[in-house]
Amino acid sequence: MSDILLKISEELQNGKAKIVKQLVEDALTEGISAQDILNNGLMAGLDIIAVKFKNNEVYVPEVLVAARAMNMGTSVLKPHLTESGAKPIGKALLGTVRGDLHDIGKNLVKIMFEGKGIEVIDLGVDVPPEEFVRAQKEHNADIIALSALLTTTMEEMKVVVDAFTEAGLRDDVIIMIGGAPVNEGTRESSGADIYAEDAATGAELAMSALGARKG
Ligand code: B1M
Repeated sequence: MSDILLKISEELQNGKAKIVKQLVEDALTEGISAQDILNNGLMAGLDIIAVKFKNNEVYVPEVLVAARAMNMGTSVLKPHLTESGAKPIGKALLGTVRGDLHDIGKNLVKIMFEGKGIEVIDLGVDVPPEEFVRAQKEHNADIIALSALLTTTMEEMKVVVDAFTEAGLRDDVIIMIGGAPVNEGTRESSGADIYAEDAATGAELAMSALGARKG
């Protein structure tokens, strides 16, 4: 692996957001692809933190600063991960479900969707079902995109789907779900339409669903 990618991984683990930002800019200047920087620099560092977190070698504060560095790094990559000039082809409401504060995966979904020309209204983290419904009444989106990272909060997917059914809005939207503990079984039990394993796949599936919907 190149020195600079290793450095990005190390500084991310140290939670040095400004240094990570600078290193990501330098890596781009060196001609390293955004995808390579994301996978082998930023994600590589976060993966190491994830293992240490699981093993109680680091704790929430360290993970929090690493996550901040990750989000800072991906924000620099954003224009390089997206296809420029993509025409708007649909609208998505995006959020991490109630009780869940993880936003790195959600932010990647946003980047990938926008890269395909899907307008994204980002409702943030810890979003209650009624807020998704309220925002849908305001924005009339095509896709409701839900992220969850905890086994406890993945149950919220079904609660959101049910809230849309109760509000009489379920037939008007495509509901997509994703996040580390989520799988095809969660999709079935929640009543969502699409499960996506990663953000790039999510954007591809969103495009296909929008294409099918608009004929
Ligand atoms: Co949390 N945490 N965390 N954490 N955290 C996990 C998820 C955990 C697996 C760590 C572990 O191994 N123990 C564990 C969950 C265990 C479980 O539920 N079974 C855990 C825990 C327990 C907790 C707390 C309860 C810890 C505590 O307080 N004691 C607490 C909960 C807080 C809360 O949410 N209420 C907590 C807190 C935190 C931090 C705040 C410190 C921080 C989040 C900061 C932030 O997001 N800004 C954090 C982090 C960073 C993690 C780990 C280390 C990394 C998560 C991450 O961002 N991954 C995580 C360990 C792990 O995942 N191995 C862990 C990178 C990201 C790109 O992946 O989000 O999965 P991910 O997104 C992927 C796909 O899943 C997919 O696309 C992405 C790839 O392209 N995807 C979608 C995601 N959403 C999608 C939506 C789609 C489509 C695809 O369509 C709509």
